[in-house]
Amino acid sequence: MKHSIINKLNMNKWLTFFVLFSALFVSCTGKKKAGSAVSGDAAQKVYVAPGKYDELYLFNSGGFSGQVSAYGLPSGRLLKVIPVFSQNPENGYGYTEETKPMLMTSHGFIPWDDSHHPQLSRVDGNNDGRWLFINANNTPRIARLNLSTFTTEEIIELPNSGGNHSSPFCTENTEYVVGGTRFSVPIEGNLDLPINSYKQNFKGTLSFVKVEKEKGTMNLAFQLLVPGVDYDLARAGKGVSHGWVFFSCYNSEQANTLLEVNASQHDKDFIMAVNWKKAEEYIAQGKGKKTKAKYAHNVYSHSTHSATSTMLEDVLMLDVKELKDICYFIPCPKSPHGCDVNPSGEFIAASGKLAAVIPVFSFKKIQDAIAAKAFEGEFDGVPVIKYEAALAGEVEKPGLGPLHTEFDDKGFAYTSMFVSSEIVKWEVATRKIIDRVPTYYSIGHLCVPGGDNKNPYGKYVIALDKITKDRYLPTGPELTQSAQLYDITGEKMKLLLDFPTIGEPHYAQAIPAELVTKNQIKAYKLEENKHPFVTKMESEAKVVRNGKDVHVYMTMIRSHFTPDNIEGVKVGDVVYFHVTNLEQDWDVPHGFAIKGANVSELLIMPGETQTIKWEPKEVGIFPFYCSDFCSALHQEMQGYLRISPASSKTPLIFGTNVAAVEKK
Ligand code: RUQ
Ligand code: CUA
Repeated sequence: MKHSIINKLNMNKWLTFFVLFSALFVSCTGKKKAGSAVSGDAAQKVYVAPGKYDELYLFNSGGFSGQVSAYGLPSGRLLKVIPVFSQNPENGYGYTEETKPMLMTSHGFIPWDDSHHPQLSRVDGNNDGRWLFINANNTPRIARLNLSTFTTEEIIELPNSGGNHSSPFCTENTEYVVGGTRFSVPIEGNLDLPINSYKQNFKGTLSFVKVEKEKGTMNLAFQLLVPGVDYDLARAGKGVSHGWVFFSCYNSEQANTLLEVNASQHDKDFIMAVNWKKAEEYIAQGKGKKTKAKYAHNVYSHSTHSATSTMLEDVLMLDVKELKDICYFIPCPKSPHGCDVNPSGEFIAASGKLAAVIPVFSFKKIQDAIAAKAFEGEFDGVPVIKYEAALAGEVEKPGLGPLHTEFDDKGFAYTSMFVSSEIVKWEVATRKIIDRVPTYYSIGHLCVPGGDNKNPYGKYVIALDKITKDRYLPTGPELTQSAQLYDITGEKMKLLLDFPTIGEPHYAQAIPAELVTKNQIKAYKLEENKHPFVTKMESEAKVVRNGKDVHVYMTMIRSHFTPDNIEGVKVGDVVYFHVTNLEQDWDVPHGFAIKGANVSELLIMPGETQTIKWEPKEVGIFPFYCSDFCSALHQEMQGYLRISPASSKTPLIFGTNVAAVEKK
């Protein structure tokens, strides 16, 4: 199935391009001299004096680490790695009984994913500092982090999706976070089909996850069944384009093998414009078809300090082939990645990785084209708007490999160029190029603080680079990835700082610090702790046997555990340490680690209870200790657990410095 405007690019032309592509990749990663482009006052501009706060938070994707990391800007100081989709032995996330449900999916427990696109929540098109969403690319999920605690509070799986890449993107008031499937796959009925039946049988889905206004709770409101291509990235409309969302789509060739070549044939792929308000109406009218699905919804409560995982069984689906006024394709050169909406919401810049121009589409022209039916045909049942009818204009000769665009507060756009390894600044109104600056090296995405808001913060652009050869001390075969900070307050961009990142910086978002700092929670209130195994006072600490299960109700406070001597546990028992941190001051976590545990440590925040499961396999005395330096007598914060043979009659006794440890 081919639509009419798509012409095959002559193979020779393609090969020439490919050679050029490879050559440029080599040249931009090998030759430039490190540090050559820094201006004299750069150090001053990134210097944050000891004891002073940074101006901005930067939330960076962990890529194949599955996490999110928070940095201060302009200093580039790493503040915290927040575990999201991967187990984190550093604090027990995904190892403790309380957090294991966060990593449940329809495929069972999954300890890892690949996280790409952090997205801050927003109200009226501007970030509000409450939540951060991020996608799991591999096993499709969206997570919501709470920025008052810097923890992951919720993860929802997306069914009927092959891979959750174009995700998550927030609508103007965080009504929805939206996710599109990267890989189209067979969705309904018989799924056991030949791979080469892609064109007939493979479909995409776009998921609309409703976000509750106060608490942020997510639920999968509906999905759109869309043509089978690769959905890559997206942005929601705002201002004039509120109610719409725009996806970049590649592989309009519908290739199922060697996509590197086979999905690079057409001169144009697509932007898909989706009228989500219309879809919402159809759902309200009962037009959604209840479709069987299996997906996990995991929620963490800071009241019980525990997560629950619920398996859900159906989803409402709208077929955009049948409901023709939800989706429209717009031809777009060539294998587009970024699809970015300017602050007013009128312009959509699409970055085709193999394109020679950056097309800028006009929302108004798209609306006029739809009204006038200025279509050139259909692709898989979806109308295709004529390119010229939607186009505001093109940015000409921007560079090679345009990837992603963000906007500042002064009417300028910044596009990353992967192949020519640079940032190009252009004026949105005229599409004239104003400036270009090299990146070191091979920039993927970029981030202007608030760069997808109605009112961008501006001031900086952050390059998120894939390659750092010669920029940092070598570390064996694998080198760090890196971000670079540029000043954009003047006409010319100025490089200020390089800083290494934890994990691959696919994308990042930055926000003025005060929007986040004002909501910080400093300790969980002990009196509000509703954990079923909480111990609120040392006098309530106990050890309870229930058959083979032994539950230790333990407390921790500077600088001891209660109980710290436990006897009467036997080989073959299953021990649950439910440990409550009684501290109520800011930043006084305690750790709990016991020799031979097959799980991680616990790192417990003030007022919190967490549990690890430990199965003694041999007789002996097992020390446990606090792993976080908490006081002058931190090293004294330790205890012993005696393990007796399975047949032993040792009574269960426990205590800290009391007669209880003597034989009763
Ligand atoms: S992405 S650069 Cu563009 Cu998900 Cu990685
Ligand atoms: Cu508690 Cu160290």
